[in-house]
Amino acid sequence: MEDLILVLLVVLGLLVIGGVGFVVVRRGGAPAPPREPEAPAEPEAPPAEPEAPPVEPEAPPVEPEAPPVEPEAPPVEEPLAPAERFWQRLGRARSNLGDAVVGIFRQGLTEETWEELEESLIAADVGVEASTEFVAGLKERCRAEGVRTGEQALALLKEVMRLELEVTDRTLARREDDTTVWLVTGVNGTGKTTSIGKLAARAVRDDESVVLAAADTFRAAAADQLERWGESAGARVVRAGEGADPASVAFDGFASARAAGADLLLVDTAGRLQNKTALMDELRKVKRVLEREAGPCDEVLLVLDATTGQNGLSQARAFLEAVDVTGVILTKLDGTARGGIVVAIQRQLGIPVKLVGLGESIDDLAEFDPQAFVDALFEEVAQDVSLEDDRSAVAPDSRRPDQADEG
Ligand SMILES: Nc1nc2c(ncn2[C@@H]2O[C@H](COP(=O)(O)OP(=O)(O)OP(=O)(O)O)[C@@H](O)[C@H]2O)c(=O)[nH]1
Ligand SMILES: [Mg+2]
Repeated sequence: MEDLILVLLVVLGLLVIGGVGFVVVRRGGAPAPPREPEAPAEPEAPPAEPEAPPVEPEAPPVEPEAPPVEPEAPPVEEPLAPAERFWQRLGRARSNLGDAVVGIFRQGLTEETWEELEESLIAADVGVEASTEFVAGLKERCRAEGVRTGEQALALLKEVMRLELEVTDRTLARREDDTTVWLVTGVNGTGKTTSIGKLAARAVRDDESVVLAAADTFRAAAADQLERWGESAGARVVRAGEGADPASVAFDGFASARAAGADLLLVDTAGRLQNKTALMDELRKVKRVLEREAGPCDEVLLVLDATTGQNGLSQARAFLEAVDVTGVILTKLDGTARGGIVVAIQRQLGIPVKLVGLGESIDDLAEFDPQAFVDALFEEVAQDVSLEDDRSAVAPDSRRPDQADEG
């Protein structure tokens, strides 16, 4: 019995201990209560919504929009050798006068040859009288030298024409210790202002200081145009208001140029028709007043437009008479299909063509070179042995295909 009681007590004791333990365990929180899902284990970063749309190239893949553009404006031209420059720019005259003459001689040498040659020269503005004389002289030389073939006659023609165009002196006169003065004249639109710009650019390139006098006071635009050329060339412009006395602008221009120690003064004048007496008197006055201050003009340059042909001769006579022209600038030779006017000017007027305009840009002014001129007109650049120096500059591909074929 005692055993039974003991067993009961032990059991009771165990029960009491177990109950207390249970309570303690519950209070101590030892096994963590099943946690509330505080935050569902969601991806914390929201699903990367494409807020911005997938970065697509908005602009279409940068394709070369324009194909590699070749420079539209021709690159600054290298200075060309005279033969090449004349060759390039006298294409129109070559395909008219040159082709006609070459064609005539290709047919052999008969009485018709001379008649046709004379007609071609007249058509190219050499002038009736000059053409007749020229052909008579050539014919005589052919006879004297026993020339039999058209080819030989053509070679002789070139030689005679070159000699005809040769002058003793084509240089532009300069002063040693003072400002050189060149007065530039001519009828309207011949290219006076443009030629002055080109001349100024050449002088500046040679390290000279240049002043331009805007003695064309008819229109304000004329002085503006000269200003633009002055800017391009690097030359200072002396100008006055529209309607100012051109003679006093020329005078002031010289005074200003001399005071600044300038090397060269170029005086631009208004275009005037040679038969307008009052305008020709005004030109005389410009020269007179200028020379009172400056001494004699070193050059009085008459600008003639080659495309006006024989009319240029009567212009020249009137200007020669009014202001003692010392030389001609023959412009727009690049734009004429004729070109024989050069021969006419020198033969009939006895004034040298000193410079020629071969285009509109600042470098398109060249000393007149009879050899290059004749060769450019009559094509045979590559064959003429006496041309060796300049010819190396003529690229074979600048020759016409048919000429290349001829070898
Ligand atoms: N193709 C070509 N055009 C030329 C040449 N020289 C001048 N010109 C053009 O001829 C036009 C008249 O040139 P200007 O220099 O204004 O002539 P200008 O004699 O001063 O004219 P005015 O002052 O109005 O009498 C312009 O369009 C020039 O670009 C040349 O050698 N070749
Ligand atoms: Mg002008």
